[in-house]
Amino acid sequence: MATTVRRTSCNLCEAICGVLVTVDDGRVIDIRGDESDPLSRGHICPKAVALRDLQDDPDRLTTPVRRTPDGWQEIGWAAAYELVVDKLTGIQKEYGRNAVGVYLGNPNVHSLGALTHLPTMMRQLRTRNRFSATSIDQLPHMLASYLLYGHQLMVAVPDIDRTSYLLMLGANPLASNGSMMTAPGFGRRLKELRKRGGKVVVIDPRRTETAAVADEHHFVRPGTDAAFLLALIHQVTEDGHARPAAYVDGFEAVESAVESWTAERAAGITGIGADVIRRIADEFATSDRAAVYGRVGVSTQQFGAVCQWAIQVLNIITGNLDRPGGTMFPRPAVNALLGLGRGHLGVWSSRVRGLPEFGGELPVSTMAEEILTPGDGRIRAMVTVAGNPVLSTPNGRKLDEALDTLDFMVAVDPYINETTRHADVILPPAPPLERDHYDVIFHQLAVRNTARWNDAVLPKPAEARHDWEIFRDLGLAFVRRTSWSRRRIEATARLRMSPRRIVDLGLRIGPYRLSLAKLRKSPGGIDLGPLQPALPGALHHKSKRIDLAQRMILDDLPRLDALATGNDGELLLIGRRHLRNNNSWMHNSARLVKGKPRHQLLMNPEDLAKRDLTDGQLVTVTSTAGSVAVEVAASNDMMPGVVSLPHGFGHNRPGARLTVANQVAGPSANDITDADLTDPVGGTAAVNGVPVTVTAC
Ligand SMILES: Nc1nc2c(c(=O)[nH]1)N[C@H]1C(S)=C(S)[C@@H](COP(=O)(O)OP(=O)(O)OC[C@H]3O[C@@H](n4cnc5c(=O)[nH]c(N)nc54)[C@H](O)[C@@H]3O)O[C@H]1N2
Ligand SMILES: Nc1nc2c(c(=O)[nH]1)N[C@H]1C(S)=C(S)[C@@H](COP(=O)(O)OP(=O)(O)OC[C@H]3O[C@@H](n4cnc5c(=O)[nH]c(N)nc54)[C@H](O)[C@@H]3O)O[C@H]1N2
Ligand code: SF4
Ligand SMILES: [Mo]
Repeated sequence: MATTVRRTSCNLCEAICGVLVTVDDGRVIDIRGDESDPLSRGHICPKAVALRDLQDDPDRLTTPVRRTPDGWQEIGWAAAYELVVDKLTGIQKEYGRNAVGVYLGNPNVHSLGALTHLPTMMRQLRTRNRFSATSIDQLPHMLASYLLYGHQLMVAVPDIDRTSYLLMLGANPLASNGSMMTAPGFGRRLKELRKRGGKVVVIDPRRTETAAVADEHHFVRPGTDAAFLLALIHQVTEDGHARPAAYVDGFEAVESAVESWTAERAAGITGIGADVIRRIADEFATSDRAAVYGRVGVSTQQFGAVCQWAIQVLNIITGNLDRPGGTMFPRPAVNALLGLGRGHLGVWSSRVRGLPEFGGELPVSTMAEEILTPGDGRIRAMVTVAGNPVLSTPNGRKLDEALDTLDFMVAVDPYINETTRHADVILPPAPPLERDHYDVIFHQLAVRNTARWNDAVLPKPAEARHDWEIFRDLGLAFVRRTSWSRRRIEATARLRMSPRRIVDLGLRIGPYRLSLAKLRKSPGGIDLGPLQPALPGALHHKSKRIDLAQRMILDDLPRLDALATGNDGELLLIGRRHLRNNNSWMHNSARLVKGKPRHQLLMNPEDLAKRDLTDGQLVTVTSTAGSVAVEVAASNDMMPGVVSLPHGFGHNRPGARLTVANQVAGPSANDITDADLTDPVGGTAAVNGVPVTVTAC
């Protein structure tokens, strides 16, 4: 076989960079950025090269395995399916539908096959105990979109290629490559923004990689951004700069709700000076094109819902929503909104703690207690798909123990890791380079409208299965056990359709009337132009109006009064991301984990000195959920009173098969985040701003 260069897009993060893969004799020998991609323009990060490591990793499962008293045993697909379907239907028959719980992890949104076939398969289980990474991630964004724009996925993204003023809270796109904002090569876009004379302001308790290249950075006390945002809204209205569009209601109610939120009041809570707050409000409101954007740091905290609502309100009342250079609604070639309901909240609640469902899912913070607490409706079996919640969700140790008590567990995952080691059966899907790619989700969140289809780079071995084939086969097996009905016929038809056919249909009915055949002629992707204004027509509310005065948010504001200044000696824990990590699962790539250790607890030297601790020392970090031991590293980039620990570490647990990752040091941050700390509006896990103490080990 000759050397060939093939195109695909990297699916490891939300940036969906176009890549060129050189294949020689069936093996990948080179991966580089694709200059012809109109969105990524050649950008890639070190993780793209690890696509090759995923392909070649000897730890990656290629056939289903089953747990036996003598260890893992390979079994055929048919036998594995039969076991899974028998066990799950048996448990549901005995204990009711909700006895089967489901956790859907992050990589599902990065896989075409999971998006086309997983929801239909899951629906066949008809359980209310559904969980996903959403409730430890972007739930507040989706809630704000649902309330204000009428659809949980109608997300406004900052039009960063045209903005003049970007205010960013709790986001570090130089490490994360952007989130709820697909903007590959964010660093380059930021440079272009500044070259145009624009300004970038970052609000973060850590002076991050992004803060370092911004015009301004301000420390904020973790969890208090809501006060800062309300003060900005207050100041903008007081200065007479508010100019909501004609289709916006509820402005007066908001104005009176923020009346007491003066810059001075917010300053005392946030640690950002009152003069700075007033100046930012003025600069933001008087800029001809400005955008405020907030991500994980202002979502996965106790006021995530208020923050994401306030961010939208600020964009709306300054006239920046839906105008070039402000925040805008992408119009992708396949409309992702059609694949998902508009959303709902609190239609049912979790059994033990009574936290509300959102969009059909319960907060992940309730998962362990739903497994461990006896009684009717207790979870007895789990299905995890592309998730590692033992490392990724709060109080992971408790979940680790809970999974051990299940009657049955099945994981759809290529690895035996900290979570899937508890499974009875693991079904491994084919890796990314063996799959076709069209990004249904992230074009919906992209700063420019583009479209790209790529055939799989490498052929899939005959005995391997794509994720969508696994979901199809399981789904059909469940369907066959139900009686004939319209639902059964529809589900069968959906499951039998290939992802190619679904994308082709989506493209044909989409706004550009494209087709798969047309896209395949341009494997580097096609440009559909900059984002366009779409309001009020595109709103999903029948009224075609936006109501700012959302009761559940306004009713939550009094809770802000209790924003304390902390107990003596107490520190607030936040997370962080690094360009070469990817949540909990890419530590098995030797290429990515090499270099300086990056798992340490970062702490301001002042805080170290107060505790007689020294840089590099082993310390114990304790919260209400537990404690971990970790090396501390002095960092002037940390706000005094705040410490930072990345999530996704904590490998080397018995039974996991991760040869490289097991050598990686560092505890799991989620062994000390607390499942009891949630944002009551929506139930998002508050993994940022966790009170901890740090002592010598
Ligand atoms: N403390 C703290 N905790 C956090 C966060 C934080 O900032 N701080 N961030 C949260 C966020 S934003 C997220 S999204 C979650 C992520 O947490 P999870 O949803 O658990 O996702 P990952 O950690 O990415 O785990 C991915 C799993 O999917 C498997 N996998 C990889 N590719 C595929 C595939 O193509 N198919 C299948 N079937 N499986 C695959 C991997 O082997 C691994 O088991 O973590 C959350 N946890
Ligand atoms: N390299 C890499 N890229 C990734 C991932 C990864 O694990 N590694 N994960 C992907 C996923 S799943 C997601 S969701 C995105 C996340 O994308 P981002 O949100 O950009 O990711 P983070 O780097 O976690 O940035 C969160 C920032 O919030 C700050 N912060 C913490 N608490 C607070 C607070 O109370 N207030 C304010 N203002 N800031 C606070 C933190 O210091 C941090 O800098 O990244 C994606 N991209
Ligand atoms: S930024 Fe890196 S991980 Fe993300 S899509 Fe691009 S190459 Fe892949
Ligand atoms: Mo995420």
